[in-house]
Amino acid sequence: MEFRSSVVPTTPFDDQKPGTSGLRKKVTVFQQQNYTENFVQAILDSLRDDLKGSVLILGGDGRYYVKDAAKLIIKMCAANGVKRVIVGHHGLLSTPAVSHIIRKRNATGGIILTASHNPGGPDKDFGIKFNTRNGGPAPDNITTDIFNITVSLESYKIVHDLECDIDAQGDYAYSVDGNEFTVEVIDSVADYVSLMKQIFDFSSLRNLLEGSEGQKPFKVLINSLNGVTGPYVRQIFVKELGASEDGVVNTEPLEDFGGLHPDPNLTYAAELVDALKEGIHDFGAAFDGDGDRNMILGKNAFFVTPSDSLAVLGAHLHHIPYFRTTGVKGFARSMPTAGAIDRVANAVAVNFYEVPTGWKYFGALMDANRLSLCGEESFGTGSDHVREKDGIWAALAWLQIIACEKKSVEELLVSHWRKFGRNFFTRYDYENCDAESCATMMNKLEQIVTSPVYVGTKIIHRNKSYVVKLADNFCYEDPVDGSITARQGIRLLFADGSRIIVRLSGTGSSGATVRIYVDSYEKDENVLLEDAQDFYVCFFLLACIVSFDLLVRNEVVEYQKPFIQYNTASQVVLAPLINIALDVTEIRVHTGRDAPTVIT
Ligand code: VG1
Ligand code: CO
Repeated sequence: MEFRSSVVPTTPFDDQKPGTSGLRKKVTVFQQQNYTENFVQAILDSLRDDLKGSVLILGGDGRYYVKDAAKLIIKMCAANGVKRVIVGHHGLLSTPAVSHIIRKRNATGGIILTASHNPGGPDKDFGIKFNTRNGGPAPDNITTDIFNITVSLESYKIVHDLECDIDAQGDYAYSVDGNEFTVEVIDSVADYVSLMKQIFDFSSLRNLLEGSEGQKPFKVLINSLNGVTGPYVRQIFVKELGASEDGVVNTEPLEDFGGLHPDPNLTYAAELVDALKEGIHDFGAAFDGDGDRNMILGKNAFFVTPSDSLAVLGAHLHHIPYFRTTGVKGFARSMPTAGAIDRVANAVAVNFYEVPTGWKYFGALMDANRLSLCGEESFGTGSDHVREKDGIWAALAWLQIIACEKKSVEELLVSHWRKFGRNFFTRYDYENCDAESCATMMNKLEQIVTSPVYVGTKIIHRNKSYVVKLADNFCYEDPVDGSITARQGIRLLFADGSRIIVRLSGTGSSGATVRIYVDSYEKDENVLLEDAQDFYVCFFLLACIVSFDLLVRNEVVEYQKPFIQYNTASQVVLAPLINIALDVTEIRVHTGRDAPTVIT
């Protein structure tokens, strides 16, 4: 059957600027007439000369509106001269799987339908990410191009009556305006699973999980939070590695994630934390909606901070077959991520890079063969096997190291801290604040910290004092192409190596989210093993510190509430710096909030 494309007049929207990772808005915003169409047309136009005859990978995390958007994108690709769309069965593909398939199929790029770790459902969030030929998120020059196209767009192209059944695998060929157009509906998990089998030694992982040579089975609990990783997790952990059926939970991708917030941290993956606390499982992992984030827990819910996870992986990469072949070229972390990996890079003498928040900055370093392993404090870990962070990869990497070292998660961490020292880290998020007041706060803070007299200032909190060594708004020069990315977050670096970072999130769907990151390094053995202290002692100490502050400041005592659930050792060790951060930013004045929304 012959199809004809139509050109539909439209008017531009002024709010289609991609953030840290794609465009994220409420579903209702994307459902406005022409809203999704305009943004997709801008993505396609940004391909310029590469558009005609292009091959695009398409998939999403299964949230509400993914299928509608996928079908619409197929109709628009058909009309715009794309040659082939390779789409995941039912529209499902995890973010790392898309990255891999772009590379494997030598595609022009990929469109990922996800708002990642943001909740899903008719009144929740949706998002569209665009990845380029290298498999990674579009770099700043391309997202700027896309945005510039959106603000002057006058029409989009579509084949209204081209319907493709993405619920049935197979090749579908069409003739559009006399040209051939193909849609290939592929198995969502097969390519990714075979990549994992090339990277890891699945037989040793299977021996670990099933138990061999007199060893007890190593019991895992994997929670997909009803995001896209469910089918991948079932295939890998149950079918390939022999985990028991009840070792994997929430593995059905649901449009509203079953009401869960698919963000793998101590708050939103509390179900996993509680299950691990029972002491039955040796290892726990959870992933976000689109499968690029991970949280790792040991027995009794021993929490591995993402910054530590990166460092431990870095110190043991030689256990992973993939790196024995490729060698280890370098390590990198995002600027707000704690500096644990820095010391490992130093010890094993490989390149080290500090880049702005967002995975797009790692890709260029990987393409230039300078980077093998990288991560972010926001539960992102990955390597140059793809150009996205990769949750399942991170869990398998941990298991491979455990299989070789024959140590528990906690033992690995403790021996790491003894060797390298320990970074205490916490992040405070103030979500959905007034955007204008937050912009004012950031400007004011920038003025204060960049004043010429600020360096050398001694900031005292009770008996602890910190001397400012460097303060700026982080500016990154890409060592590969020399491009500059300015104003990536206010940094206060202190003489003892402690850091306070403040930045505004680029992934929220409404209002502004302020993130305050606090990081401090300790070598003192007594402080290192702070986690071993009785939880209640820690909490009591902390409650005293905080409520004393509140009494002095005459503020509501509710402020101490969120502390209970988190990473208690870091909260205790970092209390003076946290208070300094809250003071310098004047966060309460600017946001009107007594407490952060989330603490990690
Ligand atoms: C957040 C994280 C950042 C991460 C980004 C995308 O960005 O802080 O580290 O790369 O989300 O992750 P922001 O701008 O809100 O701080 V995902 O899992 O949404 O692709
Ligand atoms: Co994600």
